[in-house]
Amino acid sequence: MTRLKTDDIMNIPATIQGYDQVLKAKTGLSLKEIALEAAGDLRSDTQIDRLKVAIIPVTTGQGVIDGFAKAVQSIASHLGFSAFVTEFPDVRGLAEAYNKNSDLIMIADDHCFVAINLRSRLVIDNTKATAAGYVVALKQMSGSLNDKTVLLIGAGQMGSFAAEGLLQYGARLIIYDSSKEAEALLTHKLTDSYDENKVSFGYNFERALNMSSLIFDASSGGGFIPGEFIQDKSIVAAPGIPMGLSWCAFSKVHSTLVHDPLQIGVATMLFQALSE
Ligand code: 2YC
Repeated sequence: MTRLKTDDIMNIPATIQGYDQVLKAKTGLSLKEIALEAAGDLRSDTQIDRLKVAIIPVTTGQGVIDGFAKAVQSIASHLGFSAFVTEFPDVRGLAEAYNKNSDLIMIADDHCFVAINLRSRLVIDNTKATAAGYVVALKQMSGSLNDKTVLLIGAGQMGSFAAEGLLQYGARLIIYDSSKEAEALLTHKLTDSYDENKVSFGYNFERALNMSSLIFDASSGGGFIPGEFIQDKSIVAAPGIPMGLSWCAFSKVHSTLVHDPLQIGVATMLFQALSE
């Protein structure tokens, strides 16, 4: 999992409103609406503003990322939750979250970032939630994924979760990974539960990029998608950090590109943690 840097997230609190307006312009849905759709419907009587969310910094391993907890808190508050960062990290922070009767906690070490519903005991992982939120974003920008071909770049954990979501929306998948073994493994796993005509792999990168103008970039490498191969009207969902698009490719698709370091993932985690 790629570790965020302070520079990636320090502006989130100050820009979350503007970010949401741009997201709505691109997808037709607000951050909250995307996360709600990705999470499945909430109980109608859920009063979000009464729900207390504790964000607990963690100092293990590579330690705290300056600005991370504050960024997560600002996203939760933007969505209407009553969110706070605990005064202390680690165990004291966990104790504070419970002593303040929190409903949800959000906590991340170097390996795992989860939301935990302290009432239902539901545990939601960032990678799975992020994939679900970005699938909704791509579906929204494309109008519909039904019977559309989507190029999925990256056959790792994020790509695997995204593939399930894309297939559930009726998409046909072309799976590309620099590791042909990873492509084959994911394809084999998917064709256990989906029509094998819906999933193909084994193409070289240039050919794969030519086969679809809908791209889900679940890669964790940076800047390897060249501008000359990406189609002008491409629509791209890119949850990965750093983004796979080269600057040239980015300049071609930026108006139909959804990419952020935390927002969609955190929003979807919170609403998935509340779902039944
Ligand atoms: O500030 C803290 O509490 C740190 N322990 C947070 C470490 C987060 C490490 N993970 C990442 O940077 C990201 C996640 C947000 C999702 C994938 N990688």
